[in-house]
Amino acid sequence: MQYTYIGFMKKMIRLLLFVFVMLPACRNDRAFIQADVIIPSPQQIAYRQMEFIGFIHFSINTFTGKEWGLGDESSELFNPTRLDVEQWCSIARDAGMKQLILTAKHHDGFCLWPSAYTEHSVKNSTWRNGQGDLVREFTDACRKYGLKAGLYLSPWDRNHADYGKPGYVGYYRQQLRELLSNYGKIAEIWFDGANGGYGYYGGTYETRHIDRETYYDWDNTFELVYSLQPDIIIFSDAGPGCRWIGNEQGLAGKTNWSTIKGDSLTIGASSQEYLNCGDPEGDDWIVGECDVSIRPGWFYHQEHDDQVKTLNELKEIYYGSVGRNAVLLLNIPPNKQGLIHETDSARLIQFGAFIRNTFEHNLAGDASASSENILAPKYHPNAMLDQNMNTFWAGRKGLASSSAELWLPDERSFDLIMLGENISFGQRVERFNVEAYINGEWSVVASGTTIGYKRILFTGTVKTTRLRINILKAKADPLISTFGIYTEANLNQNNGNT
Ligand code: FUL
Repeated sequence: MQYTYIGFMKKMIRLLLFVFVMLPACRNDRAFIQADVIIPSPQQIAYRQMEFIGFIHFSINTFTGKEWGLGDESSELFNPTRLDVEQWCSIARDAGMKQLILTAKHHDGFCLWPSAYTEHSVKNSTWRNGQGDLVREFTDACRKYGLKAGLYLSPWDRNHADYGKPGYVGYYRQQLRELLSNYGKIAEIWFDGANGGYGYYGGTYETRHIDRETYYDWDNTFELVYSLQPDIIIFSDAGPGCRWIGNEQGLAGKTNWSTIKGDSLTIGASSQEYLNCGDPEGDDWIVGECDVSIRPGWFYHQEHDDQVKTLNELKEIYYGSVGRNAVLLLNIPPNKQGLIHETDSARLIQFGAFIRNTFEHNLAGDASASSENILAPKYHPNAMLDQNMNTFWAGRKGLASSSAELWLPDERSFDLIMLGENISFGQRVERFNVEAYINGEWSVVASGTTIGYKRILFTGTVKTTRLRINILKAKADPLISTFGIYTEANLNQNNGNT
């Protein structure tokens, strides 16, 4: 009798362990996928995780001093005398960029590769007696330095005689075919929204306008792009891979959804405010990309050598882009020699060191987290403290409060808070705050609307032993993968331009 009772109890304990510990632990994360929550593609997740990428504006404008060439510039003008693409790549890599995008063709129509479809290219330049192919050198160097390679092919072409007529679209697609077939894997293609206006257009010197909705027949162009490069991220005002953030200052909205209504967007004619903030009701995942130049212009101009952005300016851009759920695309234009100017390269390396030194170590990494709302041991709030998006805190459905507390082993001082959601299951948080226990009471030290993949908030100096994150409103159960505190690195270097 005694034996049977003990045996029964053991079985019961095993059963309870199985139901309450083993089963939830084995829960497949995919169960978090919900029909009404839009999720990114694996390519878009990988894209978002790059965080910081670079733009290279380099073309005929570098030699004429213009920002927008008219299209009548002689190809011979292109002649970088000390071109070193590996210099661009090594600086970009050392600064922490994961990808570079080159202006294969800007609005003036000059091609940095020997296109078979135009004479307006490097093949008629002085550079390497017309034998060079800068797209080839660029893509090769990117791969050598562990960077992904992207290309910008301006839809507007102020050189081409057929621009504005149906024939040009075929020409544009042939160029896309060349770029996306002959240079290995291309990670991103950039479709600029600037379209139509005055130009050379084969010698006619006139103003040509296009219908932004219909002229390029973008759907078929996108189909062509995907058929040649299935994993590519397509950038434009309307995505579909990533979207323009609506300004060229590198700043995303404080509220920034990665979702948006893609069908309502027109390349070159969308509401900049809408692009800046995204749309919680959006049915397409099109993450924001913040493009900005380290100099006043996109192309190199010697007279701007003393106007390279300061570290403080770059820091603000970083917090306003990566820190607001977007990717930062920072332009570093090479000079006439074909090199990145020493001021730009020094600033970029300094900026990279600032990011690394500030964020490499979560000062709450050894805290113990707790919450009344934990779905299963696997989703314990301690999972927020590592740097891994795939480990995250999840609560039980239906519990009103989603708060978690961090107990630090000793008093810590910080001035930045970093939060993140596991975006594999969509972007969910609509409102949150973070409190710190200071002088015997809880005080709100940061608050906001969206979080997304990464949200960084500046708090001013806070000293505490306890912190609390409160998710106040969410579209679906919040899945928080990051909760970190940091102190801005003091690089103790000259922050100005002189
Ligand atoms: C704009 C262009 O007009 C600029 O010249 C530059 O290329 C920038 C990145 O996009 O729309």
